[in-house]
Amino acid sequence: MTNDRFDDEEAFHARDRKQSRKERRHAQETDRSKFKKTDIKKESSQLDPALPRGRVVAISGEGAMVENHEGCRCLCSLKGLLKKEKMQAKNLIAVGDFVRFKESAIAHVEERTSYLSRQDITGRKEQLIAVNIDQVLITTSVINPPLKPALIDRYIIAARKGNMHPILIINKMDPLSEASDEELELFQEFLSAYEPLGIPILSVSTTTGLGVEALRSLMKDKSSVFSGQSGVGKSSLINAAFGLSLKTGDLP
Ligand SMILES: Nc1nc2c(ncn2[C@@H]2O[C@H](COP(=O)(O)OP(=O)(O)O)[C@@H](O)[C@H]2O)c(=O)[nH]1
Ligand SMILES: [Mg+2]
Repeated sequence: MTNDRFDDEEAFHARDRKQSRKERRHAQETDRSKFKKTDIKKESSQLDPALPRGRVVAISGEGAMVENHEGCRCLCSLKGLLKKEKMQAKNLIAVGDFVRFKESAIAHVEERTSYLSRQDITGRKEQLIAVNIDQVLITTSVINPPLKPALIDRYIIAARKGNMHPILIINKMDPLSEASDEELELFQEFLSAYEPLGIPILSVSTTTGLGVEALRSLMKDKSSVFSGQSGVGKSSLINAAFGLSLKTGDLP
């Protein structure tokens, strides 16, 4: 008997909560106060499916470089509405965005499936680094520069928060024989802590070619971002895997 009444009350409150959630959602959807009336008109005109579609591959002061499915590139500016919104967001368009464009102007930005961001220097706004990315290749070395597990944790958290798969790439495996006992111990501890997490770990070396083929196949048909501190060999890995000649830096 007591249980029945309790169940009834539970059901009653659940209905109540459901109703107020519905009302709140409706109010949010119909709240157009953040748009000017003219913007609403412009906004709906942006959804023209006949407009050419492309992906933002680079951003500079001149605008966004958009590439279509045939590989043709076009430098696009932000249209009026987008410029207005830019005042509120730190960066409205990011590398990886799928957009529609018209007369060299971006008219519409598609909803994003994932994002990688960091706080801007003021610490108040989020700054998008890249969007619609499948995986973050968190690159590290064991010595020179030394392994920094706390930094790796931050990259893993950023990847998971932004809906991307983290993958650990351990580069510079070739000079491991020169590692001190302390460095080797930290590396072993690191492996035994991270292996059970289910995050793929790939050992590579651009010097010997170890794991480069595996890296290439891991990146096939995927959008990837390399992250990792300066000097771990991100540019060298891209060069080794894709035959490019990005500038690589000497360590200080
Ligand atoms: N020993 C060794 N050195 C490497 C390896 N990969 C890169 N380096 C060197 O590490 C330095 C930094 O590489 P770079 O690609 O510029 O690192 P980034 O700052 O992460 O892009 C350069 O001097 C590279 O030649 C490697 O597998 N083994
Ligand atoms: Mg580099």
